[in-house]
Amino acid sequence: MSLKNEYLSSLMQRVIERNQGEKEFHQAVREVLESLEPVVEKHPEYIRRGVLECIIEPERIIKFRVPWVDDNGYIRVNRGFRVQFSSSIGPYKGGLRFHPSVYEGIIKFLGFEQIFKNSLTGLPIGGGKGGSDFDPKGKSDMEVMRFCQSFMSELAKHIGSYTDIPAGDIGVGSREIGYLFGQYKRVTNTFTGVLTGKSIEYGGSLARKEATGYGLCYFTEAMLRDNGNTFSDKTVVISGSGNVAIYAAEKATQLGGKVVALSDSEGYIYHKNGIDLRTVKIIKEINRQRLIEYIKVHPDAEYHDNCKDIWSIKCDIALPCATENELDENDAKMLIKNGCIAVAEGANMPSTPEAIQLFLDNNILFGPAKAANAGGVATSALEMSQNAIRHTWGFATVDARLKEIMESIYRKSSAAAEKYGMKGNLVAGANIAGFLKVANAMMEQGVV
Ligand code: NDP
Ligand code: 2IT
Repeated sequence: MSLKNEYLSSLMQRVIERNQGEKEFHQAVREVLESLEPVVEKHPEYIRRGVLECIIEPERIIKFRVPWVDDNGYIRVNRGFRVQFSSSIGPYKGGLRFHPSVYEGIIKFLGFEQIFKNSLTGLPIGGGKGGSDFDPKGKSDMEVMRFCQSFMSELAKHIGSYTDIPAGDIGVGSREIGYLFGQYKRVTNTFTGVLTGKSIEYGGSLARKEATGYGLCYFTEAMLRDNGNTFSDKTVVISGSGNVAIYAAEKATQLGGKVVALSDSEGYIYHKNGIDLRTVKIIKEINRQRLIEYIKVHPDAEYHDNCKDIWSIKCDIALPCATENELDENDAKMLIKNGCIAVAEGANMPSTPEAIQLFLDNNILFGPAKAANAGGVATSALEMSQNAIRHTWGFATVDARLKEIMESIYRKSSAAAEKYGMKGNLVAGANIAGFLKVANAMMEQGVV
């Protein structure tokens, strides 16, 4: 799909020229601009007031050196980033990603998406994202700790519980959040809710660990129900085997689905009778091992060493929960051919634009990341609330709130799609609903 609106098309050109080589960022911006065509035609004030020009430009980008000492006494150097994209509706909020593929373009795409996602939650959080090209894989606990301490020594100057509140993402789980929090506390001498995804012992929220995966399934169930269906008795394929994938699998199973496959970056497991999540949690969460270990415990399962092929498994529901652009046109064709009825994105931007187009053209129910995976950040905002009032809520309270939020995101996205003449297109609906709240806040605060 190309941009028909002349202004949006020239804006896209500008984004490409001014952010050279950042293809993931271009992809994320293009999708939003495409969705906004009917909005700016109806509301030219967004163009007149420069709202779009502002929203595609981060308020601030922080880029820093992260030197740390490895177990052999050598100094290693990584790059750290924090993109503070938008504070129109609340303090910057978004995760930190530690993965060798991280560069400015990845953090910008993630930060940009976060603006609209956070807006959809209905909670007062702006958009931000950060990370490093540090690879936690194969590092000792002490190496990870020294890296996190060095990373936070710099980042601490730029964040705060009313300024910018990071959390986890790929490669950043409760271990990393713990080391980051410890260092923040030490260098600022404050105990505040400056990070979310903390362990329960020192201010974390119950249900935050489960929230992205559970939220994804609450969203998917709402989408299915609206179309006369449910998770019950459905075969489900989930890519990834990290935080999002594990808890998506748990909730999909609780809702009556049968999860038959999971993956990591090296391969996938297929277990016809249903994946045993207890084994997966031991392998991934406790032992930090590769997924191939699963077949040692369950010899009746299969392991295949190409993670991409996971989409060739016949399923009713597909939940990509690993990483960006992991599901392309060919994968989409395969899913459609095999009778898949719904796809919902747990990862950020996991489907390529061509794959999304195929899903929409073939009436596959499609839940885009910004809407479908917002449960994690929504629960982070609930963690911030609990920290602010120095109180903790029970698991059932947080989980119930999460479910309400996800159902409301579904309704908002669906209603916006219909209002702007694209009924059923939740990609457009989520982008539009997310945008309008931020855009109006920007105008009221005097954008230009
Ligand atoms: P984890 O680090 O816990 O797990 C990531 C999983 O994805 C692992 O199984 C990993 O495999 C796989 N993976 C990562 N990179 C690649 C790659 N390049 N190719 C193939 N597989 C890959 O991260 P999360 O579960 O937290 O995050 C997964 C996705 O969900 C990301 O897109 C993230 O941005 C998104 N997300 C996360 C939220 C959260 O709260 N954590 C909230 C909303 C979205 P391996 O171990 O082999 O690297
Ligand atoms: O992509 C995301 O929404 C996250 N990684 C969670 C961010 C957060 O602040 O909880």
